[in-house]
Amino acid sequence: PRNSGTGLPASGQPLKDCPIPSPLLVGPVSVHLSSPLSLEDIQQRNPLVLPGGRYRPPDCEPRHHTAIVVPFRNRISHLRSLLYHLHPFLQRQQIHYSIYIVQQWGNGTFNRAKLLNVGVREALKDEDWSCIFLHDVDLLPENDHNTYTCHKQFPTHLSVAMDKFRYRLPYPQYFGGVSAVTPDQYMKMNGFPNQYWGWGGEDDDIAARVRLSGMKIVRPPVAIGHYKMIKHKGDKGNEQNPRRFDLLKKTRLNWHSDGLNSLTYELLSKELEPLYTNLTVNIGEDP
Ligand code: UD2
Ligand code: MN
Repeated sequence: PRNSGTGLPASGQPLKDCPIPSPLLVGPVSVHLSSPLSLEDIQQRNPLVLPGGRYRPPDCEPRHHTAIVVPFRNRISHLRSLLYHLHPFLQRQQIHYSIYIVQQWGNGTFNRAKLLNVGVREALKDEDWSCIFLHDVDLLPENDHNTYTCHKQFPTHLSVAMDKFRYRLPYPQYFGGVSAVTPDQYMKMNGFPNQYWGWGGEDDDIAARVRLSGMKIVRPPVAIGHYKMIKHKGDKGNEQNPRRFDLLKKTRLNWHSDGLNSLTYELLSKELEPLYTNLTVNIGEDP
């Protein structure tokens, strides 16, 4: 009964562009964290989501094509909460989207920014995404007016007001949590650094790249960019990176040579799970 991505409904007539704003938006949403459902339950609540976690609105032609890239290891309960909230949230925004979970293989030190690079590269092999979201697994958006789309010119930082920071931006250059780039913006900044092993610094490096490549960061209003972060402790294998301050001093020298153009990894598997695309990747180890 519905089209499967051809842009043509069963009648053969082209679909009308989705209206702006989406009539399905509800504004602030309450996010409960108590008991996330099983993946099967989430699947049942989202019957129009296709294998790989893909979706396009059934009755209008979407204006936006967004890949959500999530760096991941060993956070399955957070992943369930994210999928439970994000699928209906994105469907209310009437965008064409897909969710990619980029899973670091092995027990080596975690590397968030390198996983994000892998996610961008792999996602762009599937589709000509107009926008790529870089999304922590533990952040849940609390207002669907915060649209998961990109600014034409500049990278966007979405998670401007988190409960963890008492709903304020912690510092002006802050770029952690949830952010977004177009493929062009991503190329312009040579992607993200590959050298940040362990917790911290990589988000500030990415913010510095935005500036060094002649761009700036744009943000939604604080009243709209509300997020809840699921409470957690630091993970084993993602201890604070003691080198982060030294690395950050060298971003200006290194951003041209370290990034998208120096990225190497081995894709171990790609599975189209019912609610997300699972990429398992060997990104090597901290040298
Ligand atoms: C902050 C930033 C985050 C990043 C990090 C430093 C916020 C809201 N977020 O998060 O964007 O800059 O500092 O690296 O300020 N992860 C796993 N498994 C692991 C470790 C990390 O899946 O074992 C992923 C997961 O998506 C997680 C993200 O990496 O949300 C960031 O790690 P975190 O949540 O431990 O760090 P946090 O909350 O201090
Ligand atoms: Mn976190």
